[in-house]
Order: sequence, then structure tokens, then C-alpha cells
Amino acid sequence: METTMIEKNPSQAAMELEDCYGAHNYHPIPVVLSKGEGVYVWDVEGKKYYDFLSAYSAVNQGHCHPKIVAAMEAQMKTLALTSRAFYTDTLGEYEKYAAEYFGFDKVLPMNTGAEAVETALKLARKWGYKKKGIPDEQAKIIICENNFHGRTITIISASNDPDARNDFGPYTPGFVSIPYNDIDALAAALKDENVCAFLVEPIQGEAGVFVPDDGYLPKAQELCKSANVLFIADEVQTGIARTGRLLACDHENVKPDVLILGKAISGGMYPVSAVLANDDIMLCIKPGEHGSTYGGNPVACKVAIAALEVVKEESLAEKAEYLGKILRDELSNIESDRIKLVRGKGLLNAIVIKEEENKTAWDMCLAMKDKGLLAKPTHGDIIRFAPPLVITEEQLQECIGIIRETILSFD
Ligand code: IF1
Repeated sequence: METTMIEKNPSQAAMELEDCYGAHNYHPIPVVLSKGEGVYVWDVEGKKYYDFLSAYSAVNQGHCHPKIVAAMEAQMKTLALTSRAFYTDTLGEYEKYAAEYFGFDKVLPMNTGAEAVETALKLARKWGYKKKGIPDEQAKIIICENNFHGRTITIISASNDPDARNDFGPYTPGFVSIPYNDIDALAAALKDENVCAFLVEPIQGEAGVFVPDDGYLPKAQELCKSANVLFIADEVQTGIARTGRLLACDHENVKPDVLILGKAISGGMYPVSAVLANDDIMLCIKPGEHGSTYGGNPVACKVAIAALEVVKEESLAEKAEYLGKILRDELSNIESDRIKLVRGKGLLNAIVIKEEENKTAWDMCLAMKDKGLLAKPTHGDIIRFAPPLVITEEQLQECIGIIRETILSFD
């Protein structure tokens, strides 16, 4: 019997479904993924790819890491959620583990990166009023141009990205914006006695993996200290071994007053985020003043412990440091007019592409996809290269081959 129905290929069908029923707040690379393992993902047609985005550094430990999966599976069968109305036998265990792991007195568990940033902002303001003696409603927080800290109304109030910000006002007041990597600007802004905190990404991720000058972070921390201002590091993207150290701040021996973590603290398994600080700061928030239904739930706790153990057991920071150098060296050696710049730290890297007609980086990502490597452009002309940290040197070399071949094909 003849049929007039034309079978849609499964990728097309999945993309149409999202397009039809989902809000149009993303413009993904046209690949439909259905499976992941380690450094690889597979699309619905069975094609295998190297993942060079790692969910924006959430899957540093690799996709579906067996140890993290096992921890999650065991806990979700036992007790998943109680809310914070009751104690659990997992939260304290996790808080102790994370506090000691990162060297802070206390942990405040949340779920997403944006929530953890919001938490840090609230904590800083509370500290500003309770400890620094800032007059009511006057607290200010210094932030940097071209930052990315998340998508809530307060956080976008601190953003200068028109896409993130425009038509979402009115905005939350209380932010002072200064150029990133500019110590003099920070020193000037710190003269205002109502400043309670400086919020900074140790490397600006969304800005295109922008690495500040050596010495910027320690100097910034020192200035904050003498101005009695909290130094808050947003390590949601740079943290958990991504840049070749446990924290990007560790490269410069900087210990933030408030540390914000998310993404890879769960190895991509589950939304887990955290704010860490010492008692003099953290205890400014009292019962009832902040919280979250899912924050610190038993599954999150067990997943985070396992994910952090994997980082140590598999020496992921050391691997990222070693492999990152190879990646940047090899990318720098590609003889193409198309590459303006290679930059990054550890396995958080980017190349800046010389644009031909403003979609070269996108087209390059499509070409790499066809060759079995997934990456995503940002700002039109920047491609981020951030594979899971479990990648082997041999796999990395194969990926460098794909990248080289693709870029040269655009000359
Ligand atoms: C998306 C970017 C990366 C972050 C830092 C907080 C958050 C993020 C330093 C909020 C989130 C994301 C969100 C994701 C894409 C991704 C991203 F391109 F948008 F900027 F990684 F570079 N602080 N980063 O990078 O964490 O609430 O999302 O858990 O699609 O918006 P979240």
C-alpha cells in the first residue's frame, strides 16, 4: 500500500516540537542530543560527538559519571526532599564536606547559579547594614561591565548586555558598574562608604573567556579589604577545576570573602549551587530571612559530595591545567588568518574569529558539528572550547585535529 506520509527525520521532528511548544528564548546549534557518556554525546540519529561546551562547564566530570549517577540513584530511592522545615541526615554531612573542601566556615545551599548570586547579594547587603553600619537602604554593590551572573531581575539590573536587560525594567537599584580588569576604577568606586561588596568573575565567561591581567584579583581583594568591602567571587563557571585549579581564584592565591558555586558542583546531574563564607559574614542571615524549597535537599547533597570527590579522585584540576596548555599551544599554532586570538586558562578557552560576514563563528561551529565536535559561538565572533575535564590527551589531540581542519577550511 502506498503512503503519502513522509517520515520526518527524528532530529527535524524534535527541533520542530521545541519550536512549536517551547518559548523562543534560545537559538541552539541544530543538533538533537539524546545520550551522553564522559566526553561524548550522541544525537538522536546515533551520531557521536565530542562535547566542547560541557553545558557551560557544568559537566566537568563528564556526562553521566557513574559514581555521581550511583550516588543520585541511591539517594533518590531513599529520601529526595523534605524542605528545610526539618533536619536531614545528609545536609550536615554535605555542608561539612563542602565547607572543609573549599576552606570556609559555612555553606548556604541553593539550586541554580542565579539563586546563589542572589543569595550572595542579599548576604552582602545584610552584612553591610549589620556589620559595616551602612545607613538603611543605602548599600551599594560594585559590579563589572560585561559580567554574566544570571538572569533574575536583580542580576540583569547589574548587566550592561542589552539582550539580557532591555525591556525587563524597572531595575533593582544599588549597583555601581566599573570596567573589568581596571584597578583604578575599582579604587575610585571603593571611596563610597556605602559600598558593601565587589562582585566579580575571576575570568569573565560569557564576555568570551576574558582573563584579567595577573595581579588584578589580588590587588582588587586587597583594596576591598582596606575599604572594609566584601570581595565576592562568582565561580559558577570558573570553579570546580575548570581553569586548572579547584577555583580560578587559586591561581592568584586569592581567598574571596564570599564564594559562589554552581554548575559542576553537581557534575551536571542536578541543579545544585552554594554560597560559602565565614561565620562573621554568613551568620548575618538569620532563620526565616532566606531559603529555598529544594536548596540542600538530600539528593543534591549526595550528588554534590560525589561530584566533588570525583574532582579530587581523578585529579581533574591537574588534568585541566596540563591539557589546557596543550590545547592553547596547538590552537595558537594553527596558521590561519581566521584566528585573531586564543585565550583561556585550564580547559576554559576561547578563540576569537576574524569575521567575514558576521556569521563565520556560527558557520565554523556547524562545520565542526559535522566533523563530530560540538561548540557554541558567543558574541558572534568567539568560540568557547571547554570539554569535560575527563578528556584524555589522545582524545584532545583528535579534537584539535578537527578544529584545525575546520578552521583551515574557512581560509
Ligand atoms: C544560559 C552564558 C555561560 C554564570 C556565572 C552565574 C550564572 C552563570 C558566571 C547563572 C550562568 C550560563 C547560563 C546559561 C549559559 C551560561 C553562560 F553564556 F550565558 F554566560 F556559561 F557563559 N554566574 N551561565 O556563567 O547560573 O542560574 O544558569 O545556573 O543558558 O543562560 P544559572
